[in-house]
Amino acid sequence: MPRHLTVAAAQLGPIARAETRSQVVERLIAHLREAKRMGCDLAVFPELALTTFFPRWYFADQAEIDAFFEVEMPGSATRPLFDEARRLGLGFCLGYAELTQEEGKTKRFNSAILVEKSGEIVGKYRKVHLPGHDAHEPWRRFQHLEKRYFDVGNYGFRVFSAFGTKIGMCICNDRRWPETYRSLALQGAEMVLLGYNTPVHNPPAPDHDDLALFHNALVMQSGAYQNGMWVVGVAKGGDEEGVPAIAGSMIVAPSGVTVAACRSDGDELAVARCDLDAGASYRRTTFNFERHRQPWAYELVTQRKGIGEPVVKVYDPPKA
Ligand code: CDT
Repeated sequence: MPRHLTVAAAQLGPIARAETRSQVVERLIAHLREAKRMGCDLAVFPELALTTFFPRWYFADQAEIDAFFEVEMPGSATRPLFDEARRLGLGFCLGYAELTQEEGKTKRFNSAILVEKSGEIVGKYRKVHLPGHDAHEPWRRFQHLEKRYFDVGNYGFRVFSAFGTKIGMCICNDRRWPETYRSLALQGAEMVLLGYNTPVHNPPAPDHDDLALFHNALVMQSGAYQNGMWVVGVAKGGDEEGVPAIAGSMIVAPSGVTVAACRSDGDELAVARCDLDAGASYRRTTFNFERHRQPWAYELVTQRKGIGEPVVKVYDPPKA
């Protein structure tokens, strides 16, 4: 019995700092309606999709920072999105800044939720790889203060049974790390959903700027191929408050081939009908984890005292 999921990469153009949550939610709802017209089951929105990308500014006042965070999901501004999704019978994945109390402490995460067609939240992920810096660096034309404003995600990489498949989530910088995809693939994920905000210019490494779109495609396509999974990568692109960000949203098949992509850097959908069994032949052959992976060899590396130290112990690989 063939299994398919029709997915929209629901790219957003810039969100101005003055734009309200309700105005943004209207844009997300327009995407949901268009995705439904195009026969989709699931729409994937970018990272921090409800506000401008606030880590680009240094704020000394915690109240000013917290104004970008959601304390409940859905809250009053986001409830119409859930209501419309339920009415349409369309699921979505949404990135947002999450403020929560855990073990008596205030925590702030860069999070994403997976919402089923019923409007029920069925999965949550909190970003693990936080890029940028934690102190104000006035020499930069703009900041990237994720390390200051967010805690490292405390869920690790999890896979959720939803939409008739197994779905994993990660967020932006996570997509550059092979461990992200592999952790999800080892748990049986058939599809990975991810949103991103990637400035074209990275102040500490301007020599990478011309390669930003290439690296974006490179990591998602290799993540898909090396793990036999679908990867849906969705940007908030365009010039946001004077900082240009890459667009390049795409849906990548387990072959590593990009089957749908956005052409603009504004609000746009890229849609693909994804065969959920397309990864099976990769996982049965070239990337048959049970048969070919050698975890003992990778474990040797993690036993080093520090990065760059040679492995001194020689192991006899376990007999198959
Ligand atoms: N949002 C996010 O994670 N962006 C990073 C840019 C890092 S540059 C300091 C990314 O990897 O795309």
